[in-house]
Amino acid sequence: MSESIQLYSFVSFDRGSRVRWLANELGLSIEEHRLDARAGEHRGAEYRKINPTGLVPAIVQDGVTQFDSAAICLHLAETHRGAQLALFEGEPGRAEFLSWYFFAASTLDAATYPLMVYKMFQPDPAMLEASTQRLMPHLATLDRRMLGREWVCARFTIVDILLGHGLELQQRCDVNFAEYPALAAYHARLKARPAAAGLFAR
Ligand SMILES: N[C@@H](CCC(=O)N[C@@H](CS)C(=O)NCC(=O)O)C(=O)O
Repeated sequence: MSESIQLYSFVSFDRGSRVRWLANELGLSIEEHRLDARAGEHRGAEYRKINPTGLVPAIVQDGVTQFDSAAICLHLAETHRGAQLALFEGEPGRAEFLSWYFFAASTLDAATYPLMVYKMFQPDPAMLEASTQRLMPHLATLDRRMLGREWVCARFTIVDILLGHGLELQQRCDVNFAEYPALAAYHARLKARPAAAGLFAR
């Protein structure tokens, strides 16, 4: 049997929450290691032995160390294949799954990060508004995708977990989904999953 996942993060809503959400979906246990971001603990030599990039999240499990939330989620989904939380090699829809996964991990993530900066870390309403305007075409894309669909791919997958986290952050940064009803309904479905309950409140 595998040991608990040792998870290194700062707070409940950083990218570590993607790993927490997936662990809940998979019924895996987590031991939390909260780093002190203000003290720069993540940049120290000790933590860099776990994550050479000096960022969170990172995990250690059964002697294996891994960093980058999207890589961790893909690896966990692949090593718990029975839970069917990815579309796997050889399955129809695999190519499309990868496209949406990278959209969530790169395109949407990169467009969401400036909102966090200008809302929380260096508050600047004008820059927040400009960043929100740059995000909107991506939300329109996702809204079109979600018309008549429950999840982004043929079943609930780690794509939805990454997107659910992104939508949660955007809402914290005052993004209004009213123009995008299919997206708003998708966000509500994501938040209603038992594995997501209380996830961002801790
Ligand atoms: N692509 C990486 C991004 C990691 C990342 O930027 N993490 C943020 C917190 S969510 C961080 O560690 N920031 C600290 C810093 O920039 O010093 C992932 O998904 O894990």
